[in-house]
Amino acid sequence: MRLNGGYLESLQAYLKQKRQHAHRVIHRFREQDQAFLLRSELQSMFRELCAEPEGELLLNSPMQQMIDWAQEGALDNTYCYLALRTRVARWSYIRFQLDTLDVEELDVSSYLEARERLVNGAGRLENRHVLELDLGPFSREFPKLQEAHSIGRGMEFLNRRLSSQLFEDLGKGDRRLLEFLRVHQYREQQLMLNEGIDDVQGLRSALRTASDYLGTHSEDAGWETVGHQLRVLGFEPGWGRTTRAMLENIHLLLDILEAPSPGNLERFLSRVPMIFSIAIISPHGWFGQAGVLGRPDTGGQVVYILDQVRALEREMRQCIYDQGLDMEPQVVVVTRLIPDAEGTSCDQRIEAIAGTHNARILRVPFHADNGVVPQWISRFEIWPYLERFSFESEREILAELGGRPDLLIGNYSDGNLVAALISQRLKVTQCNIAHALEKTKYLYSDLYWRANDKQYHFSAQFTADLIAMNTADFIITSTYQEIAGTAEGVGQYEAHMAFTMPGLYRVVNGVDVFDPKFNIVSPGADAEVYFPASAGERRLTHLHDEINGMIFGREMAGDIRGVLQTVDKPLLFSMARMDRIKNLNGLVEWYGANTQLRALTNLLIVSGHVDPGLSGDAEERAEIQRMHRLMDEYQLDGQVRWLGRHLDKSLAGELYRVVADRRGAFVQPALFEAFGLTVIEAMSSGLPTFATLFGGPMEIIEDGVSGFHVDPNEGEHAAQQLVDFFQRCSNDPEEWERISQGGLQRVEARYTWKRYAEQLMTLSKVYGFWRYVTGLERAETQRYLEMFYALQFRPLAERIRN
Ligand code: UDP
Ligand code: LCN
Repeated sequence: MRLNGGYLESLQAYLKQKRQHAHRVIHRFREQDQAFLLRSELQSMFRELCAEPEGELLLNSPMQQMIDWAQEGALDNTYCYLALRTRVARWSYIRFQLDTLDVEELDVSSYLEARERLVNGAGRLENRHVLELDLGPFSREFPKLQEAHSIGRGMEFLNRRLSSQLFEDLGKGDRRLLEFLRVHQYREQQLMLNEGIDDVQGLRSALRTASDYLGTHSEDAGWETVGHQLRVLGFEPGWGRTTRAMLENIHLLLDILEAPSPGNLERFLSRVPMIFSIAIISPHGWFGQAGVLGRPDTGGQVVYILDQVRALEREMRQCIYDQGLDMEPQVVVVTRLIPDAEGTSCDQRIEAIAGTHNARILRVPFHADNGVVPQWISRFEIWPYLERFSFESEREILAELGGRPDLLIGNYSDGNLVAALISQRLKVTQCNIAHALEKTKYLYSDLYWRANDKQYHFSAQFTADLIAMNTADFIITSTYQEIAGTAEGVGQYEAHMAFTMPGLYRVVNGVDVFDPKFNIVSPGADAEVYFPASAGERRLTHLHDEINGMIFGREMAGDIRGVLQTVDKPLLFSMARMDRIKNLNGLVEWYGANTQLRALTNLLIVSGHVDPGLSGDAEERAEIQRMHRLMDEYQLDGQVRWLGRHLDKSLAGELYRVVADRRGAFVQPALFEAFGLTVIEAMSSGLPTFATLFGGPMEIIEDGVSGFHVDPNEGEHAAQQLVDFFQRCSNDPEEWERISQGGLQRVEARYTWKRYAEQLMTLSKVYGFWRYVTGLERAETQRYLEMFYALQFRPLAERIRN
């Protein structure tokens, strides 16, 4: 994108007039003797310069503007390169000649090529003959959002677009609507309209006649009373359970045919019976309902999907009922079957999902050449198994549902890839949920992919992500920042717009975050499990002895370290998988190093194992060992209780409340957290929450109102924030209550499964309609991605097997 508003000219003029100031800045960058500079490094060098004599002359200059925009920098012997994020998701690239300070704008390819040269070494042929992935040309014709604040509200945009298209193209647009209403069937049963209506004029007059006819009946009469006559007029079931509902929908459609508006189109489409069965794909991890949470790779995604299934089934049943139909909706969660199930249910092919009528987990094993793969495999290692898994799952889904699902939902990179493969073959609407995109979690995960590939295989994962993002009909995210970040930081999807993996391929247009396929639909916390400590009658008091033993027990039997010496202090509580990114060790270190915090509180950690010998995961083991070193170094055994346990939901729910009873706080110290279910669980329990400002919690919590943000890279400061909070609470008991209430109100307003399910069902219908009326097959994109899959993904995945 070109720099606009004459910025480049003003920078050039500044460089001429104030050359020595500009030179100091570039010189300072050069002095670091680093090929790549991060935003935080650029900013802190600039701040230092501003504080030096005459440094104030840099303030408010075009150089300052440049640093405000700069997300990353790179230096070779001749140039300094900067990537400027001039607005959310809008990027430009410039370079300075180091001696002359001549500045020019670069296109994205040249910028990425410069980075490749710095990694690969100059003069290498592979820098010049690079595979460039560019999905831009395929979607040039498609409508795009324009404003950054609209990102993530794709459905609203589509509805506006669709209704005006219907309006403009009267005759053509509403003909498509008529055809759309005629294709609805459930198994062999025709729904909505039959062959009796064959043009829009006929539809209008049938609607008017039906309206008059229904007006002569009681409002509560159903299809069994009025159906015979409606069928003669060209109608089929699906308009509503009662005459009242049928009339409402008939009038809504008449209004749309007269003058469509986004609101009435959305309302009408959300009532059309279109979704009866859903397949949700989530291959990796231990996917089960008990005894799996907290193990490596098995975290929020499992909680999310099980809650999602319950909420979706409820919503589907309600919709089907309201539409006057009587079929039972079907939901299957497809995951891998693990024969060595370690006492979990992961070796069972089918498992009914508790709290649902008909939803189930369907497990399909991974195959290798020598048969079924028996053991758990890390999510970073499963790529070679997925293609075959997609075929076998497809067959099992068809058998289980008795036909094609109406919607496929992928989860995480592996599930999204499998959903992409199946939906292409079955021609079913594909929805993606990333949960967490790995690319932004690890510094330079793309540039130095080779260094990490043996452990993480990001080359395969990022390739899978690009394919699945682009095949999806719609993508749902838990927050805005997941798509497009904040004014300061890059979003997870945004980070896939342009990047390079030197020596592999270069992405100049990987995904467009202005595409209306993006929608924010935030999850909730199960209200049956996570409710406030003050809800006395609902408390699971029978668990209190067990919980008190867990926290305050004097013995260290089991996988436990630390015995709390004083029991009357508030507890700081954290619970997470023992991943490096979760940074529980960071929290222990902040705590250990702050004597005031140690005097005011005890620390309770629920995570992983205490005995490293019990862990089968290398990263988890390394984190456990580090935690032991910190406990020794800071002599924390009397103030920290570390439970190497995986808690089941109900126990975890009551534990949050017991911590709240003692006027404690929850801390989520992750280096990055994509969303953070524990954050909304703690808030739903009325527990004041301090959570990382990198990722979802930044958006979930309003700092100082519904909790607090902490910077995991500024541990001392974070510890001080906690000290200040507990001191404020002891001076003013209302303070704890204020934050507790703020958290409760926030989750109630934004994070509920009911709202989630309503939104997701409406989205599925609107995108189904959009796909139908625009004839959107995206055939060209599909072909391009198939090639990318076969030529890039498959060999990368195969390499992991060998
Ligand atoms: N969890 C649990 N018991 C444990 C550890 C974690 O029930 O021993 C649950 C926790 O309550 C939350 C989920 O696992 O529901 C973790 O989700 P989150 O989004 O916080 O992080 P993730 O693990 O997905 O990265
Ligand atoms: C994965 C994560 O890393 C968490 O941040 C999310 O809360 C979880 O999935 C559920 O979406």
